[in-house]
Amino acid sequence: MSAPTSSHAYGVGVIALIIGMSVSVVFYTSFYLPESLAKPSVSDHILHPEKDFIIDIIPGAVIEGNENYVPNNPTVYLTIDNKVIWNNLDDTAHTVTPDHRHSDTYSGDFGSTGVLKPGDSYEFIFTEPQEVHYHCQPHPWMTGSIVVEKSRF
Ligand SMILES: [Cu+2]
Repeated sequence: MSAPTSSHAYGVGVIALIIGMSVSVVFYTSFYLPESLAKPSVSDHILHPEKDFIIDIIPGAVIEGNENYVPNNPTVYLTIDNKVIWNNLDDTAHTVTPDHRHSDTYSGDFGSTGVLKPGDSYEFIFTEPQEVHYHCQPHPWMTGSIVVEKSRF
């Protein structure tokens, strides 16, 4: 009676193996693969840089000739301060709108959606070297740019 028992156990083992492999294949193709294809893998140090970089839209920015986006043409560095936050400190609504459509491979399209009301902010994580020129939609004389470079260290 030992022969049927062991062949039965063998059969169960084979079935378990097949089920296990199918589950892995299904998981790989329906969960892992789409996830990894959807977004490029970006280092944690880039997604969580050492500090935020702040650009203030200063009070009075709406008036032509005044300073508006401060600092106006900064360079930020990946892993150091590539997470950039625009704060609207003015008492007028403004936007951060790219001069030409611009996107970051990981973070997608650059630019605030709608206006930033007084006190609102807009943040964007740059994940690759790039340069963006932007302006304020309602006040096109307000312009700024930002350069993103690899960290030197
Ligand atoms: Cu404006």
